[in-house]
Amino acid sequence: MKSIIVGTAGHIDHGKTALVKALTGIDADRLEEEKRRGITIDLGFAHMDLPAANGETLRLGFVDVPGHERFVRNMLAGVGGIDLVLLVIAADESIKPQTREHFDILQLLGVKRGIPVLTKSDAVDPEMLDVVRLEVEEFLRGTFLESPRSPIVAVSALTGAGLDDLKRALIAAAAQAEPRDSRAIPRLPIDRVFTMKGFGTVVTGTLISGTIRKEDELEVFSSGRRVRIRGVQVHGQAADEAVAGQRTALNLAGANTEDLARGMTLAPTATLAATRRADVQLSLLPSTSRPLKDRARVHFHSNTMETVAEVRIHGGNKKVSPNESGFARLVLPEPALLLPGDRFIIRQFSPVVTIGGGVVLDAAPLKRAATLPDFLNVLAAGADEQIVPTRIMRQGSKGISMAGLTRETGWTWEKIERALAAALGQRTVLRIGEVLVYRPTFDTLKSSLLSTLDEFHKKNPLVNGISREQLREQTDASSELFSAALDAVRGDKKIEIAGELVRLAGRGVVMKDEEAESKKKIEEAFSTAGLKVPALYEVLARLKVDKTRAQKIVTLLLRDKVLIKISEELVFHRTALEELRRLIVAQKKLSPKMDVAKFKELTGVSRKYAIPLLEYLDRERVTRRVGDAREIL
Ligand SMILES: Nc1nc2c(ncn2[C@@H]2O[C@H](COP(=O)(O)OP(=O)(O)OP(=O)(O)O)[C@@H](O)[C@H]2O)c(=O)[nH]1
Ligand SMILES: [Mg+2]
Repeated sequence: MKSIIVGTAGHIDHGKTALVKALTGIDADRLEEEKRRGITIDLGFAHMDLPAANGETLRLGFVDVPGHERFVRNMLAGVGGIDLVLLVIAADESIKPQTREHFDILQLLGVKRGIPVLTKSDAVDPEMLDVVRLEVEEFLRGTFLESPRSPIVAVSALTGAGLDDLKRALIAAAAQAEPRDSRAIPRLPIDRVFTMKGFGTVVTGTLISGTIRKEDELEVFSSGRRVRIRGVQVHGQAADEAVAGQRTALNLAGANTEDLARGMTLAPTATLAATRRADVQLSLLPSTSRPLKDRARVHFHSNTMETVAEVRIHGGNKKVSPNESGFARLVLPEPALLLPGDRFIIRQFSPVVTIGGGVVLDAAPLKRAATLPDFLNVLAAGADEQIVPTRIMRQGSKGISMAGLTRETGWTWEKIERALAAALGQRTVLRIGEVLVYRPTFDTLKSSLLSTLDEFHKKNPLVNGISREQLREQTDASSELFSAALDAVRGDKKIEIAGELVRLAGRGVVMKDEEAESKKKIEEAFSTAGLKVPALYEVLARLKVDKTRAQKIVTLLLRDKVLIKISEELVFHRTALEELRRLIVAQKKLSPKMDVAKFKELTGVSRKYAIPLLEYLDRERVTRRVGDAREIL
C-alpha cells in the first residue's frame, strides 16, 4: 500500500472543497463558520483509496486549504507535507491572485508533482474552456506543472464530468511520487490539537518521515515535554502504526491541549535538537518589489510552524534581489526543530505578502566559520558521501560523534554510516573511540603538538617538559582527540611522556657542558658549606657562565629543591637543612626548650645565620617561638 498526501491550492471560491467532496464524499469544511460563510478558513482533511496500476491499494490523504488571501498562513501550515498538488482553477474565472501566490509557494516548497485542474467546467462553453486551458498552459510553462508532463484535467463537481479522468491522473502521478522514508527518524509536525471524549488529547498531522507506533515515547519540540502514544489513527481508523506519507492522528498521554499547538513537532526523545539559528539558501520571487536587506524581519513558515525571523545575509552583497538566491542565516525568537532539507516560506513583515522561500542547509551553525560559503555550497549541492565528511571536517580537532551527526543531519545512524563508508575506507575520516575526525585535521593536530613542544623546549631549555594539561590548552582539541594524537606521536617515538610531563624525544633539559659544570659547582659550594653557607653572589661570580644563565641554573636548583632559600640572602643545600632537623630533634630528648645561645652552640653558626634559621624552623613547624626561647615540637 502506498500512502500519498494530496494538497489543494488555488484562489478563493474556485471549487477546491467541492472537488475534494466530489472525489472522496467527505466535506473538508468542518467548522461551523466555514459552512455558514461558504468559504474555507482552516485546513480540512479527507481521504480515499484507489486501485493503483500494479494492483496495490493507493491511499490518498487530502489536505484542503483555504484560498482566501487572509488565510494564506493556514494554507502554509497545510502544504508543508504534501506529495502532490491539485492546482484548482475555476474555468469561469481563470488565473487569479491566489492562484499565483499559491503556485509560487508550491514552487518555493519544492513540490515536484501535481495536476492542474480546471473546475466548474459546466459553467462555461467549450470555446471558453479551451481559451482558459491555453491561458493556464501558458502560465505553467517551464514549471513542474508544465504540459504534457502534467496534463490539465477539466472537471465539474456539479455534474461529475471529468472526475474519472482526474482519478486516473491521480493514480499516474502518485505512481511517480517518491515514497517517503518510513525508516527515517519520525517527525510529525502538528496541525491540529483537540480533545476527544473518551480519549483525551489528540493531535493530527502529516507524518513527514519515519514510523510512529503505539506506546512510542516522543518529545514535543520545542517544549521538551515527553508524551506516550496511547493510540494511532490513520485516515480515521485505528492502526498499530502510522508511516511516512500518512495523515495521522495520535492520542497522547502526558500532555493536555494547552501544552500543544499547531507548529510544534513530535519526534523521538533525546535524538534531535531545536535551534534558534539556521543557515539557509533562500530565493526571492521575481514578483517581489524590492530586494531583501540584511537584518530584515520576515514571517517564517516551515512545516506547520509560523514565527518571525531576522534574516542575516551571508556574503559581501548583504542583500538578495528579486529573482535571485543567496545564503543567509535566519535567527528565530524561540528555538524550533528544523533540519537540513526542510523547506520554508518567507513573507514580508508588513504588508504581509509572500516574497520568497528556500531550504534549510544547516540548523547547527557554528559561531565562527571562516569557510562558510564553501561549507554551504557542499550542503546545498553535495551528495551524502560529501556532506558527512564535510560536516566532520568543520568540527576541526573537536571531532563529532555519531549522535552529534544525527542531531546535525536528522539522519539515522544507518544512513550516516552508509554516507561515511567510503571516507572511512579511504581513511579521509578516522573513527577514534566515539569521535569521528577528518584525517588531515588529525594530522595537523599531531604536528602542532610537536611544534608546540619544540617551541616550549626552545623557550625553556632548563625545564624537563610541559604538563599534559598545559599542552592541551594550547590546542582546541577535545580531550579524546588530544589523547589520541598524543598517543600517536608517542607511538612514533617522537615524544616522551613521564608522569604528567610531555617532552620531545631526547629533549628534556639540555645543558651545555659549561652549564652542567656550573650547576655542579654551585651544588658543591653549598653542600660542603653545611650551615655556614657562602653568599650566593660570591658563588655565582666564580662561575664560567654569564649571570643570566647562572641565575637560571639557580632557579632550576631551587625548583628541584636541591637548594632551599630561607631568606632573601640565605640559601642552603637540602642536606644541610636535613642535618639541622635531625640535630634539633635529637636535642628535644635532652631539653624541649632552647634559646638562641643554645642554638648557636649546637650548630656553631653566628647570630647572622641563627635568627633566619630559627625563623625557618618555626615556619616548618619544627620549633615554636615562646618569648625569647624556642619550644621544640
Ligand atoms: N457550477 C459549479 N459550481 C461549483 C463547482 N465547484 C464548486 N462550485 C461552487 O463554487 C463555490 C465555491 O466552492 P468551494 O468548493 O467552496 O470553493 P473553494 O475553492 O473551496 O473556496 P475556498 O476554500 O474558500 O477558497 C460553491 O458555491 C460551490 O457550490 C462546479 O464544478 N460547478
Ligand atoms: Mg474550500
